Amino acid sequence: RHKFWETQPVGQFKDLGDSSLPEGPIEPASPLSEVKQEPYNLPSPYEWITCDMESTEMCTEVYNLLSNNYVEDDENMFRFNYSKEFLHWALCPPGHYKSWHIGVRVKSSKKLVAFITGVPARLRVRDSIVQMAEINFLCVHKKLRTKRLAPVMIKEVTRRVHLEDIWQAAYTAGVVLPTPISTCQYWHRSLNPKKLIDVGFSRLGARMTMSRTIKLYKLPESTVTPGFRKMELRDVPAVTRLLRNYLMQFLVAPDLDETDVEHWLLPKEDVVDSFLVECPETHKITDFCSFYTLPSSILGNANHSILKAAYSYYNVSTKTPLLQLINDALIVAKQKDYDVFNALDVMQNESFLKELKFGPGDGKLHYYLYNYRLKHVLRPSELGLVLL
Ligand code: NHW
Ligand code: EN5
Repeated sequence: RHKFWETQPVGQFKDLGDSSLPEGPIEPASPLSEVKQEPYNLPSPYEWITCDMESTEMCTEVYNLLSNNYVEDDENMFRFNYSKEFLHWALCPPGHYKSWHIGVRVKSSKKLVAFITGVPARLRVRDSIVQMAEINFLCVHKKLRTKRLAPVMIKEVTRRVHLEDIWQAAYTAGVVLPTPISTCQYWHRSLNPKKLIDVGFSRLGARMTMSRTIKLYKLPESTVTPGFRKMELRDVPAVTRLLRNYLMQFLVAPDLDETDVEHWLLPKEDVVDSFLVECPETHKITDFCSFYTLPSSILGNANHSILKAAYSYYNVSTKTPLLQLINDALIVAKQKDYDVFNALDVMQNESFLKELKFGPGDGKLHYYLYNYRLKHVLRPSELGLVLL
């Protein structure tokens, strides 16, 4: 059934019930001298390249590949359209390795036809801090699909991660592979219901008119929480403490230091937005919320070509109720002209989804670890990790 994945150190379907298997690495780290020194072989028309994602030209080439060939929904109505600035941000965090940004070109034409990336991350799994790679942006050009190129790309990124003495990875996918550590549900909160309905992203509910639907999703003009403001550079130490303390409660979560928080959470226009609540009396930072910007191309609609979507990222509430905090995030997203606000049922998100009028989507997101076994499948609320 899974000719490639059966050969890899990942949880296998046949072992799913077996809690006698220990939790932790599936196979031990090897001496670096035993890591293959040469790249895997590609079919002869193609060659490997290392992509310099600090270069705007390279970001443009990758952007063009992904905007035409990356993830679509199950009815091929929408395709993720990560911006160049987003790709630069996602792929160049503190300590990133250029060698983990891997392209495949056609030798003769130099055309970029496939891509896969890793970025380093420390993840905590229960009580263990594990150095990992987060793998993302696996893409093979539509015309080169089902030729078993993906397994070669996965083996090559694995080899390059091993060369840095890192032996575990985390990734998410919309497809079921051996075997999810957790399966999450996408939820969507309409901000611009008329456009969402016009483009087929959502449907007019039964016994609903357009004007009743618009009224249903109306939001206040401005945020309601006193002391709610955009995060600034000077907030990095306080936000890091708040977030580290909050993420302790989850079974799998990133282990973020101040340099990570500065990179991943300091606002970057049209890439990541972060807000916090500073107590007007004590100036203490008590709450935090964030979202990232990932538009989708609308395939084949005469009137609209882009769906502007915000994705819930990391949120922390210690004083402001989470529901009110996220309601303020919805208000700013509406002010900034987003069409939809998306969230997964991870962390404590269940507590606000229904009340804030999110509805379940038709997409699921499966979370995976490479070379790390868990005894049990996790509930989404036990996950403290959001991948881009
Ligand atoms: S998930 C998004 C993945 N990208 C897309 O869906 C874009 C559109 N699709 C494509 O470009 C986020 C192609 O369909 C792709 C497959 C390239 C997906 N993950 O070449 P073949 C990520 O980027 C397996 C993993 O013939 P193809 C996460 C499939 O099960 N495996 O297929 C990426 C089969 O293996 P099997 C996937 O359609 C995580 C084999 O590929 C997969 O032309 C990567 C078929 O290959 C997926 N999303 O190309 C793993 N989709 O055993 C990282 C299919 O079943 C692991 N497959 O026969 C960790 C590595 C680092 C370790 C470090 C210690
Ligand atoms: C790696 N980082 O299927 C990510 N999206 O629900 C890769 N559906 O947008 C993995 N099909 O339900 C990505 N509207 C896996 C996800 C791939 C993209 C995907 C789903 C998630 C999605 C929309 C549009 C469906 C169009 C037809 C959807 C319903 C919204 C409605 C709003 C009002 C309240 C009820 C729900």
